[in-house]
Amino acid sequence: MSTAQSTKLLSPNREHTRTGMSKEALKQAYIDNLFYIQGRFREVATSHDLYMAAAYTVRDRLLARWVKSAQAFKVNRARTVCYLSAEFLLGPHLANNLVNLGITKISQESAAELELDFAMILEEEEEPGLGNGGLGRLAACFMDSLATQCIPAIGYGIRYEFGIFDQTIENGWQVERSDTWLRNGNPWEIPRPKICFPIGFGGYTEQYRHADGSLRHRWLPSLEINGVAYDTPILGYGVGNVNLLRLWKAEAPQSFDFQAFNVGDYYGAVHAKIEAETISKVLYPNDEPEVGKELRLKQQFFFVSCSLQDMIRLHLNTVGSLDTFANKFVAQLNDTHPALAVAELMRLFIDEHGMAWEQAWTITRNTFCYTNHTLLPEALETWSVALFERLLPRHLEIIYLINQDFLNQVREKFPDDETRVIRMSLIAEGEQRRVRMANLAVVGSQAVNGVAALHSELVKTTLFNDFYDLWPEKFHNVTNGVSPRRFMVVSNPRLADLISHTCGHNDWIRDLSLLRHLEHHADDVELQQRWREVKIAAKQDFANWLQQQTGVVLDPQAMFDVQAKRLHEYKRQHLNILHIIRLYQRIQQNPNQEIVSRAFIFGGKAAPGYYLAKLIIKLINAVAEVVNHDPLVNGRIRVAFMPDFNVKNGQRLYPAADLSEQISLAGKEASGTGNMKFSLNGALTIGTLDGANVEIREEVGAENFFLFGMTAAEVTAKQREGYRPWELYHADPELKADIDLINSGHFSRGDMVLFRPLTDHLINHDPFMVLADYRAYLECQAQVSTAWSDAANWDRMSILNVARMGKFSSDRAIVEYAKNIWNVPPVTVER
Ligand code: Z57
Repeated sequence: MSTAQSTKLLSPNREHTRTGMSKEALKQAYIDNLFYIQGRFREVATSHDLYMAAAYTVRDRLLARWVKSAQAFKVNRARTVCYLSAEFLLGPHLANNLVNLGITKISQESAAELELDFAMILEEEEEPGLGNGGLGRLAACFMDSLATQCIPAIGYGIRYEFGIFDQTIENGWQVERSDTWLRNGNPWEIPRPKICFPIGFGGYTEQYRHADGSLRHRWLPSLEINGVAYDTPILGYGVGNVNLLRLWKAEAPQSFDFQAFNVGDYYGAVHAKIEAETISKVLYPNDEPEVGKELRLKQQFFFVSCSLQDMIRLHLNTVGSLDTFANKFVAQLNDTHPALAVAELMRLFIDEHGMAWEQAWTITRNTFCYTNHTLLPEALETWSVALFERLLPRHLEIIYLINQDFLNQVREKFPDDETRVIRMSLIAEGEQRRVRMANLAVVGSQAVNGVAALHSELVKTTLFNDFYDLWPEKFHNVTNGVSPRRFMVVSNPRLADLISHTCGHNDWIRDLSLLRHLEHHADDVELQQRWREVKIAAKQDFANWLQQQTGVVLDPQAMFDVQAKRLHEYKRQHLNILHIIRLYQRIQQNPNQEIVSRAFIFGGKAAPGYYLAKLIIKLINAVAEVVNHDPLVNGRIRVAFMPDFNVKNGQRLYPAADLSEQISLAGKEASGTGNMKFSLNGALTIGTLDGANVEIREEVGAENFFLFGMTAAEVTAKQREGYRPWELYHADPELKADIDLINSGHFSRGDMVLFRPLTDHLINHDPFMVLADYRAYLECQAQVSTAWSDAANWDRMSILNVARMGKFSSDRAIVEYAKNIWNVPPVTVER
């Protein structure tokens, strides 16, 4: 851009450069921001400067709507949803906000006129990876849909300085690198240093006589730190509503300095400061809890207490009495990570605000709802009573009191059933007594829900069966959903355009059930053709990116067979590998056979301490190394592990998939949401009857879904009768040959022990029944290959599949929560 042009843009005539949506206003604002915020002119700006100028230009437009929303909610005294979550896996903001503002196209044009590389600017954003996987991403999709459905909401969580680690692959192994997402600043957040609450830890409790004459309890913590608010605006799609994501950062209070001054221990005081700030330093990188980690309990209490104190402050600001707290707020507990909120709200009401126990308990129960996300026993959080007592002595007292009342209620309804009482207690007795966070969450909530129909049934009949006997009306299902904005419009603009063109409108973006219209065109040869071109183009984009990342070359004509999700044994990435090894051996035995070309693509992070999951990554890469270079294979099958599967890279991948692998052992995957993202982008699913797969199959039709494997009931039956995987290993020669080939060192340069921990575990234990489903999986994959060979029919199935996936929008899920669980009406903010 010439200097003359920038001078013109800097002229005083700039209408609404902070809020204007015209091309001129956007261009002017961009140049202003580059100049006044980054301190740069075009010729010397780095790509990061160019990104920041774009981000601030968009942010200004969000803030205008945000202030208006805040005013509207205040005037209306709007009932507000508080979504309490230890994780928000947001993904990049810029492209999503452009879509929600409706200015993607005009921004592209503005960029072109300013001679800026639009795609490069979007690439520049470092995503906030403040979550591990499905649970954190669900919270982010829900924030998008809450705003889009005009429901006043605050997301409360932790502003981790380091989010989920960056994954690289070295010599086939996962290597973790710390995620320094804040390194270059974060234009999307606004620090609120004045919104700051003290958070106590440790110390003791005592009774005292309050000024009003009553006998009260108080907690005298031995340590107090501060939680400071950082706010991010969350705009809905095509609406004026902006909600608030408020994340807490831990800071040492000023008093730490005075202590140093008094005792002359300057170094000690600085150390104490650092210690205090570790609370919000880093996200725990497991998709299930790490037992007994004190810092994790501190994180949970930290963000819960900050959030509840904030809610009380907001309520007292407008109403002046806490009696109506549960009318103003409903708080959703995203898993048990924030379940301490039940005890903390009781403490705040009783100890800090002098409320009577009975009233406090009624309001508390009316405030909370709890979502369960797993049935895996190892993923159910408990904390040792000893740790609890040391860190949160007053909360332990309160939990004991809640438990007393609760267990009396159980005894009343089920007399002479002490084993039931023991099962339901908030405290697990035994060598080491432990607090059961899930039981606390159920007892302290008015509603409990699972995340898919099958999962919610199992919650009622297995995990919380005793609670279901006591309170059947408390239990609900809300099947998960994903945001059509991020996972269709932002990530797959070609497909979005084709859908809009075919439907004659783009209303489907806010009402995904309208995708049904595509059904009428599934047999239209011209649409099939264009559908295919869109898919091939996405595959080519992905292949280019992958080649640049890994050197692996993929042929966009091959079937892209994809499994991308956290590495976990229950998700059975190793079942997928056994299929690849089987194809490989068939080629070795009969090199000239006709086979369908497939590119197997894996992505996903393993928890750093999960040895077997890391070994599975190594195995994938080891098989890739051999298969990709085998002259007999000759490129007909390719295996690739895409490094660092996160939201940003997921957005590249979903549009490129032909086949989506959803092959968890039935009864183990609560819902899954990747299954929805792939399917909405036209991939067909090969899957078990697990989680939301069941409902996806129901919606798209059994004839458009590749089903295999045991049902959850069959899994339970088999476990009951005694599962003996070694018998399967010896009975099936192909299965044996596949496992033996791994053990022969064929994929590990002769190393015959490298993968033994994995293969021995499969043969002798196989807790997720890989061997039991192996044969059915191979047969189902053969059907997939047959179906692929009829390209037109595959396209037709793909179109039907998308047409019938409307249910899996997070908008639908949020509307169900709002109506059936939260009882919260929308408040529309003018645009
Ligand atoms: C997590 O990502 C999920 C469950 C958990 O208990 C934890 Br901890 C983390 C996942 C489930 O595994 C998925 O099946 C589900 O789709 C997702 O949560 C969202 O509900």
